Amino acid sequence: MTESAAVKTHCPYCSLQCGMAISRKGRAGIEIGAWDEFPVNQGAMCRKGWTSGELRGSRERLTQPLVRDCATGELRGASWDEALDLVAAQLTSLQAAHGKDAVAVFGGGGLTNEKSYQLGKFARVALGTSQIDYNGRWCMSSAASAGNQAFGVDRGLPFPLADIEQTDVVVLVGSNLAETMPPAARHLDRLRERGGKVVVIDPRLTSTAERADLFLQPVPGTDLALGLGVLHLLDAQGAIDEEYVAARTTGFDAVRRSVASWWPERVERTTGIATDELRALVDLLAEADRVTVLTARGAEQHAQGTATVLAWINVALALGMPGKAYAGYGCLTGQGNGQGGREHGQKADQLPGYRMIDDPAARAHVASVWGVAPESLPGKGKSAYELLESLGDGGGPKALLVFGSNIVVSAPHATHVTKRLESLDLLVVCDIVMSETAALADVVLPVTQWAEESGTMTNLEGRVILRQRAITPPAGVRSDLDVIAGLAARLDSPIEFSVEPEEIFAELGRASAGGKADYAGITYERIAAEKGVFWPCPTPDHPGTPRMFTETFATPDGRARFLVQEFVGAAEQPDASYPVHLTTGRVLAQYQSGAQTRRIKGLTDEGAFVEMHPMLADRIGAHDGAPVVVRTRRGEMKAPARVVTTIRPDTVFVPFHWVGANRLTNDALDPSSRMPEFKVCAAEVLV
Ligand SMILES: Nc1nc2c(c(=O)[nH]1)N[C@H]1C(S)=C(S)[C@@H](COP(=O)(O)OP(=O)(O)OC[C@H]3O[C@@H](n4cnc5c(=O)[nH]c(N)nc54)[C@H](O)[C@@H]3O)O[C@H]1N2
Ligand SMILES: Nc1nc2c(c(=O)[nH]1)N[C@H]1C(S)=C(S)[C@@H](COP(=O)(O)OP(=O)(O)OC[C@H]3O[C@@H](n4cnc5c(=O)[nH]c(N)nc54)[C@H](O)[C@@H]3O)O[C@H]1N2
Ligand code: SF4
Ligand SMILES: [Mo]
Repeated sequence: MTESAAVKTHCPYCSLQCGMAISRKGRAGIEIGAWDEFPVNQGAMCRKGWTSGELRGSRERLTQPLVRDCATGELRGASWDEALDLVAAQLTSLQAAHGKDAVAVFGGGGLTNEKSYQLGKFARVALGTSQIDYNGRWCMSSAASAGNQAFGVDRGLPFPLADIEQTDVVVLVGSNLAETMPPAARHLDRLRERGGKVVVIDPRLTSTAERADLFLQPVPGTDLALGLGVLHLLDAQGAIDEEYVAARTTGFDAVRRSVASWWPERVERTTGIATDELRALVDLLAEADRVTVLTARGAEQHAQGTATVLAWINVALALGMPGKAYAGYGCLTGQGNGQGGREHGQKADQLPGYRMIDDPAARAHVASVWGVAPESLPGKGKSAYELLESLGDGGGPKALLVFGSNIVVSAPHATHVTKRLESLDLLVVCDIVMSETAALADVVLPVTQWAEESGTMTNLEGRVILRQRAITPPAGVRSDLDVIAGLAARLDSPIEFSVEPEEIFAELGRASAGGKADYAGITYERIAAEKGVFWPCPTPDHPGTPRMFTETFATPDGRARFLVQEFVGAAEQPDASYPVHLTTGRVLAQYQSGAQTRRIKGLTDEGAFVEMHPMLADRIGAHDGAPVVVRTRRGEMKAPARVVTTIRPDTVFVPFHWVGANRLTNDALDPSSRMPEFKVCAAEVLV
């Protein structure tokens, strides 16, 4: 097959959205090749990307709608009409009996922009429910909340990722990017070749930390105190960029006073970071011209996640970095469309263009694009965990439609959430495989996967890219867009729902016009021609915005805000019964709940494990490879111990790609982002 026959598209998984070229091979096969010219990954991919074609034609794919038989309690095959008629009839009768909010919708940050947009519109117009939220709430919502508060806008990275090669010091707070976005690790290598420094802050010495010039290993849940301590010392050393602070920010005096008591010994007691390591970090920062602070889930998935991010934004602002070339603050968003998924209205409090649903002007604008009356739009709904927690016998919605999330594995305090799902009158799951959540459903709808349909995604840099259709879908499956349109028609929606991605994207552009995430000037042609366009891009002749904040911030007065943060600490602290910290996260070969990657033979499916230090293993009599039990106040799991010297002795780590980790995790929520505290709780480990 010639190179020209290959279709340029993007990976199904993470927020890097690596470009790839798919060509046909043999009669029915496909080959995944490199797309060298795509700037973000330049032909490099991790093994998840290279093997992503395997689910195609796999026996694991769902290809027929399934409905639960009342008599046998088993799922049985059904036609699309039967399944959609049944769902629509039940939704109508539940809403007639209990009101519009009796039906809830749960979306995902892996859905295309077009799907996220249609899903938000479907909930507000076809269903008339306020109850919609999505799994992004569990991902980067704390950084989003912090970005909005400090900069007036939330674009994960306000600069292209490759900019970090040109900085002087990059500080990674809770990111393991060498495993979670492997091609991005070369930016760290190139930075170091240039003589720049990499700082990694993580309770585990990860493969990312192996690339660090300075590695700090804090107690989980203490990055906030560390940020306060860094600012204290920067101030004591006279390293504050007073000119920048005066010209471009507000609120520094109060923040300066608030960190006065965070002297190094107090930071050491709280975080476990020795004072000389803290001073080494502060010296690096004080001497550098350009500093880039990046946070990821390690810093953010906490009951004080927003405060933690704000404390590190304060550090970046005090050094005068945000808006300066090759410097600043950014959040490394995670899911394929983690950025776009939070902009187009699948979030409980939002309308497209990153508009707020309780803003009358936003309602009027979006309602006019949709052709409905502004007062017909419902108000703000509940956040993801609060929504799931309220389902069924929790007193909230009686039906839930899930698009693109495997809640049973990925929600915190998952046993409790699963019970709520089981108490629903109707659970509908659209998926490509029989996920653990689909297995509980009353109706399962088989949908197309990634390159089987076209759509746009917005990567971690705010670059809107086109994921072109490159593969023929199996017979029997339909796009989520068809499911939405089919249900809307059966629900007598006052407006029609298109199934054409490009047409939906044009409407999304109009709906976003004038909003913070303005896509109005972006088209499929432009994306293809320019290899992605960065929002905001308000008009067809606007070049897009790779770098934000160079002149001004998106706040009303154009200045970034310093905001005072108080350290409270993890919601659950170790005690005599639960003496260690439990943290959770990812491994290279698996993606998220594992629904897709556990079904791919080319990827290692090692099963869950409990990573612990030899000192802890000795104390409890555990051996490498032998099973241990981890217990928290919410549940327990059993898995083999993995004894390593790279983790703090007071901490254990469990990956969440297999059922188990989330039986343990705490559902304490951040007050502003409503992010659950996935990254720390108190646990007991026994043999
Ligand atoms: N292989 C793989 N890649 C992925 C994904 C995947 O599932 N698998 N998922 C994608 C998605 S959606 C996301 S959100 C990103 C996540 O990307 P990352 O944030 O890089 O991944 P995590 O493993 O969740 O957490 C990062 C690190 O935080 C550390 N950590 C734990 N607690 C703390 C703490 O209190 N403080 C600090 N400083 N660090 C802590 C963990 O030890 C871990 O090494 O990855 C994306 N890429
Ligand atoms: N303990 C612990 N828990 C965590 C985390 C952690 O670090 N620790 N991280 C959290 C984070 S950051 C995230 S992002 C969540 C992710 O957790 P989930 O929301 O469960 O994410 P996925 O496993 O990606 O689930 C996506 C589902 O959608 C299906 N799917 C794929 N493409 C499509 C499509 O186009 N349409 C439809 N309808 N379905 C599709 C997949 O097969 C899969 O079943 O987990 C969170 N949970
Ligand atoms: S780094 Fe992310 S986008 Fe790139 S191949 Fe791996 S999973 Fe896919
Ligand atoms: Mo995520």
